[in-house]
Amino acid sequence: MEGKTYRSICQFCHTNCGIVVHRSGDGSISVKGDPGHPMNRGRCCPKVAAIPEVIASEDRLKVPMRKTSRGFEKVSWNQALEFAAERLGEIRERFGPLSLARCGGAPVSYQCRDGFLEFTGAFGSPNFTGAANLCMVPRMTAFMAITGGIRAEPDYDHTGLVLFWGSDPLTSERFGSYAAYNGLGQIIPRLKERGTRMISIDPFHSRTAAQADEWVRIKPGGDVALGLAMIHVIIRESLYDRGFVEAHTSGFDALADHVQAFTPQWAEILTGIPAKTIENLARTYATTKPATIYEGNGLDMIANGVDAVRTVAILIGLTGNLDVPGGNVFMPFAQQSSLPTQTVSRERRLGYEQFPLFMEVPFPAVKEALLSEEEGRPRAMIVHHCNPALIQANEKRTKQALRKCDFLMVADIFPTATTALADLVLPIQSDFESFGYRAYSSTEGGFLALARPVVPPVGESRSVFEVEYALAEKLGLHQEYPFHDTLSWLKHMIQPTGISFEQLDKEQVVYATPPVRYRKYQEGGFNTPSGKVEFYSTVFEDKGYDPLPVYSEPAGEPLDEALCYGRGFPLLGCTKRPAQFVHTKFRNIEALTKSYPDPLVWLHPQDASERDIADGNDVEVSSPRGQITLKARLTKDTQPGYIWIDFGWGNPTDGKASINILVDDANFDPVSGGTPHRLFECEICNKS
Ligand SMILES: Nc1nc2c(c(=O)[nH]1)N[C@H]1C(S)=C(S)[C@@H](COP(=O)(O)OP(=O)(O)OC[C@H]3O[C@@H](n4cnc5c(=O)[nH]c(N)nc54)[C@H](O)[C@@H]3O)O[C@H]1N2
Ligand SMILES: Nc1nc2c(c(=O)[nH]1)N[C@H]1C(S)=C(S)[C@@H](COP(=O)(O)OP(=O)(O)OC[C@H]3O[C@@H](n4cnc5c(=O)[nH]c(N)nc54)[C@H](O)[C@@H]3O)O[C@H]1N2
Ligand code: SF4
Ligand SMILES: [Mo]
Repeated sequence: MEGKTYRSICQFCHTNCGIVVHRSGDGSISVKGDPGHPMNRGRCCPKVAAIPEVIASEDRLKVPMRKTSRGFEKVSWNQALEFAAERLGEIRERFGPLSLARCGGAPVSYQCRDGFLEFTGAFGSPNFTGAANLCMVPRMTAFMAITGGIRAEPDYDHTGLVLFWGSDPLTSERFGSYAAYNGLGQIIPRLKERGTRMISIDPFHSRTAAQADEWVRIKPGGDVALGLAMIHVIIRESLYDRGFVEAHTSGFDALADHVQAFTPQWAEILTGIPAKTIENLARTYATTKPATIYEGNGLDMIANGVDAVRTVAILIGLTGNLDVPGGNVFMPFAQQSSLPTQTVSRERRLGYEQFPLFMEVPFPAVKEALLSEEEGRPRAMIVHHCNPALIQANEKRTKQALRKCDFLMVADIFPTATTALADLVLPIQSDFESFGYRAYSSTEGGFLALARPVVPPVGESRSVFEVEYALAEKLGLHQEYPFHDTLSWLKHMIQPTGISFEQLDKEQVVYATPPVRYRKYQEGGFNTPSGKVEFYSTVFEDKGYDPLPVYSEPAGEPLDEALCYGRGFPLLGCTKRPAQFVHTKFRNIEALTKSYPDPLVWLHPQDASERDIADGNDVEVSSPRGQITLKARLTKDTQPGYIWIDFGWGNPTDGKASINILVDDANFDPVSGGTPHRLFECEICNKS
């Protein structure tokens, strides 16, 4: 066989770097960065070393499998689809279409974003759930209400100051929602070269904090208090952008009244940051022109995260840093088709009354409905490209809830903690075996890039879009389907961009919009009910929430030291993600595990010495929810009292400790259902 080279994109994480994949005559694969892709300009992260092994791994799901009393048994595709159609048909007949939920993971690929969406819509269900309560969507909800856009991205190349707030892009490779990085790993060096000031607001001395000019160490979940106190200082000292505030915002007077009590002294205890530092931070942000904030996932997995992001959005508006060069900018982005095409009113979805502002059903609403025996609970769930058993808080209860489904169908490429619970497991082609695409935003314009099949499908694995169409056909739900396989899906999705598949195939990267235009609000205002930036949010008020952000306990209930100590859990636990992996994926891939074989718990030497723990010891971490065993790593990057636990292990293919066994699910953010994975009580003891 002759060798072949393909330009494609990596879909291990949302950054979706351009890659060049070479398949040699003997079938071996090598991967490097694509110099022609604006995102990474030839660079890529070490995780691409896993690609050949992910494709060839013996662990890959190769055939459909049905759970029987004897365990999982191989079935043909036709048997699998017949079985699924029969179960889903019965459930629809008996409990109605709302009894189906579709559970999707972080949309690292558009195949992941879209798989089974059309099917669920055609079935008649608006119940879309997944990882959204923990990632990005809490931030989007806050931004949308206040600024009318889901996210104003940092305009790194023109700014004078960056606040990295709850984000660690040097580890996550995530500098913005989709913003073009113009060379992966080059943003910080370019900011340094230009002398741009960088401040990191983080409880942990992260890789980004270590590169910043200043590290503001905050207590986990103290961000609402910090935001409110910064707004207080900026208004008190008249440091806001008067022209922008008068012309383009609403609710300033109500905001000014509201924050009067929230002085830096008030915030000092809640944030652990000295009042003087808060004052200086507010002054620096308000007076450095222009300035930008990159707020990250550090603000999502906490019970007061949405209000923290509301304060961030207000700060951006108050200082006039919205949609201006060097500020936070609504970047150009290609308009695509939306799915499902057959929609059911979102008001009919599960949990709407409790979470009316959230864009989908927060997973806790599904979980509690399942566990409570509610009449209107989901009876069937289709999990696609997601691992809910491992990623959601309180693993034991999550698994109990998943087991309560009358029919659980899971589509994945590997066996996982979730496939283990399924009635039917479907092997799906990986991103390297099928076409795909991505839309990116950038200052130069919104563009598309193509993902290509570089090897034939593994085993009997199939395209998710073929599978869902075949299932729809069996249930007679296919009449309105706009696609029937991967290519027809792709063509349907990119149709509004005006770019054809043929052009994308030929050119690989194609711009769909003109370059960025700033201050678009001067023409059409902002996309909020009043057309202004709404400090006082009528969107929140309409749905019965406080129109202004308020401080509430980050873990739902107060976790003060005396209380936790009294309960036998004197430490606070937080979550950490190793740069070597993405989420729960690929702990079975040696190219990645050889440099990071075990999940670690990171603790301060003082906490370690009080417990006789040395670096590398096996330790047991316990919380009121359960206990796990990990290896200890001593570090002064944290402070005494706070330990950090690696996330992502716990699949049957690795058999190691899963942090979410420890995390409580009793409390969550009232807007997003975000659970406090970033703050829970625990204790640690030596097992060595
Ligand atoms: N404690 C703690 N919990 C967390 C986090 C944390 O940091 N700490 N992070 C949270 C965040 S931000 C997120 S986004 C979520 C992530 O939540 P998920 O998105 O559910 O996590 P993944 O591990 O990426 O799960 C994706 C699944 O898709 C499978 N897969 C990979 N490629 C393909 C494919 O081509 N097709 C199909 N069908 N499947 C595929 C993988 O094998 C894997 O099982 O976890 C959240 N949970
Ligand atoms: N290697 C790798 N890259 C990834 C992923 C991965 O799993 N592995 N996941 C991808 C996904 S789905 C996401 S969502 C992004 C996330 O990428 P980022 O948005 O950069 O978020 P994190 O990497 O979670 O970093 C969050 C930072 O917030 C800090 N933090 C924790 N709690 C708090 C708090 O209460 N307040 C403040 N101010 N800071 C806090 C943490 O210490 C951490 O340094 O990364 C993506 N990239
Ligand atoms: S940062 Fe790494 S894992 Fe993410 S898309 Fe780029 S090369 Fe792939
Ligand atoms: Mo995420």
